[in-house]
Amino acid sequence: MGRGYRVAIVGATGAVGNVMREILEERDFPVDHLRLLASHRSAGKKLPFKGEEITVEELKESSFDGVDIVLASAGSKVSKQFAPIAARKGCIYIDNSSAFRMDPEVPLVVPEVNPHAAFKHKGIIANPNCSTIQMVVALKPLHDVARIKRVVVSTYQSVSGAGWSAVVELQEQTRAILEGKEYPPQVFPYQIAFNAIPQIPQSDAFLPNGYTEEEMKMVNETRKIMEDDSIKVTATTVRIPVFYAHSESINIETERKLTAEEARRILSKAPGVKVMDDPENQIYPMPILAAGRDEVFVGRIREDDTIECGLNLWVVADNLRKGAALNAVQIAELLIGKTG
Ligand code: 25A
Ligand code: L14
Repeated sequence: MGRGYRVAIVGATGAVGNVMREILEERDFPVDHLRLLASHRSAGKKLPFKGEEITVEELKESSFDGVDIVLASAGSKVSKQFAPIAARKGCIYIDNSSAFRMDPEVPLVVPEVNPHAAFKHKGIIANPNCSTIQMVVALKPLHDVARIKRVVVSTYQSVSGAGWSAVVELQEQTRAILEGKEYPPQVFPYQIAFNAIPQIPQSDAFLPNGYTEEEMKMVNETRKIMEDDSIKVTATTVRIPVFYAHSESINIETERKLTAEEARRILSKAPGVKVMDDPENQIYPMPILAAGRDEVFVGRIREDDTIECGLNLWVVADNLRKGAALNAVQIAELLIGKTG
């Protein structure tokens, strides 16, 4: 075995952090030493890694001493405070929060789309928003062939995007309601069980333009990752009572005409994409199929005949994996030159 890397996970006890640990093990990332970091609330807790138990430590400035790669998902506040410290200590800090995504000094990377950008880092690399990642993985191959001018997207997002407490809220609230009991919302602004809420993140106010932060992330991050400011994107992001995997209804307008057949052919060869599109046999992507999987699933590919060059797609991916933890580990793999 060659030299391994000293890796730290910041937010190791969270919805994304747990999956980061599992994916490092699954993909046999060359880890010499793994450090699990979270808030003082979780310090002392033990989590499994490669047949061993690792004790979670409280995140401190000294946590990064001797660490090569940091995978972080503990929110923007934590990253704003700790990413610059880690970078100064010589770590590469791959950050899943929104803190640095639009910083011109910080690469925003999806390995299937803009791998070259990763190498221009100054110690911090941003992992994009989950809804953006799965959309650009599906759109980039079409953009390369036909140039996308405009995107209209509506999302159907699972509760795990809002962290572990949101998963618990959907579970417990569903049970309570079916038993005729009350379960007042805590994480979400309204009841999420048996409902759909067009406000993500639930904690942020609407912006002056009437959009949410999540919607504007899809607009701005897409342009940065695709390296094309001329792409027009408009989004409506909605939380639905699903545990894992986000779905997206995407309408695109291209410069050059793409038939549904052509789009299907391009996407079936695209990295990280799995076409699941057989209407005769009622085959199409769904969250229950994508949960726990690594691919971005694309189906319901059809021409939009209300315009000259339009296509409709239905895109589903596991938000904790490709939307967060897997993409972060893939960025680390890219940097160390690991393939396969
Ligand atoms: O600001 P942002 O970018 O919008 O992000 C806000 C939050 O959204 C989640 C994540 O919440 C983040 O904090 N998030 C961000 N990007 C996401 C994405 N792409 C995303 N979720 C999904 N997809 P989270 O709850 O998943 O993770 C929070 C982690 O951060 C740790 N943390 C918080 N404050 C910290 C800190 N670490 C260091 N210093 C601080 N000041 C937090 O650790 C957690 O790891 P913790 O010790 O506070 O853990 C809380 C307790 O939660 C329970 N728990 C969490 N996950 C699980 C769980 N229990 C069982 N199974 C789980 N999977 C435990 O009881 C744990 O002790
Ligand atoms: O920007 O609540 O990475 O589903 C990811 C999870 C934004 C909120 C991000 C959610 C967050 C989103």
